[in-house]
Amino acid sequence: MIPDLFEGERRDVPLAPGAILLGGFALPFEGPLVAALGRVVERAPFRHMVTPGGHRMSVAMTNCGAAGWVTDRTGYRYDGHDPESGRRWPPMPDVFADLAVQAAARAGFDGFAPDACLVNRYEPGTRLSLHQDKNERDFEAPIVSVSLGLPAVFLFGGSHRADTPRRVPLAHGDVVVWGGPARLRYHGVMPLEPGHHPLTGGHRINLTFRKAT
Ligand code: MD3
Ligand code: FE
Repeated sequence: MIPDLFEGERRDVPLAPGAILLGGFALPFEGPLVAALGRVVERAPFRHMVTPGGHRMSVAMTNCGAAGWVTDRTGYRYDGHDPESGRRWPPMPDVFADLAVQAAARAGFDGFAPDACLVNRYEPGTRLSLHQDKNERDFEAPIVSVSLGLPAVFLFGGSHRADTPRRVPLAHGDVVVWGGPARLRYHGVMPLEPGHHPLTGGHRINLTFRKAT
């Protein structure tokens, strides 16, 4: 028998009804993915947005696609324009959309048509507190999340903020699809531990693909 050298990196792990971890699913895309990300960030640099409560987010963010998630003192919303430049967000690169559509299909969501990709950049100490993603118009569509660079511990909670979250380690190349009954569950990310990754240096990057409008 031929041993599968990639066993342990390419695995499908159901996390909950509607949520599945596709371990290493993004690895075959990583070169073009990172190159395309560089072009997005040239046009729409990472920035620290401010929450409606006036707090500067520790996660640096940008977007690509027809709609981008933004927050400022007036609230959270999707907007077709980058408020920093006044220009449209960069178009979603084909390699981004291809990866997201293929991952969604593997998880049972055929026909996923993301119009927004939020890009989060974590540095050591950066965290994302427990929240729900509910600014999208349509909760029937899943969210596809792609992790690149340094590993992180993801917090997967329940339908109530007080539900004790489960810790899910996420590594470079992992993809998670969240849909159906998992779509509105609380989630967050533990503070990033310092480290070095050959493709992202001292950062973790997360892409979340959404059907926003
Ligand atoms: C579970 N990002 O951008 S992605 C976000 O790693 C966000 O940067 C995290 O949460 C990150 O909003 C986690 C995983 C994720 C995304 C959406 C979900 C998990 C989810 C929606 C429902 C349940
Ligand atoms: Fe989220």
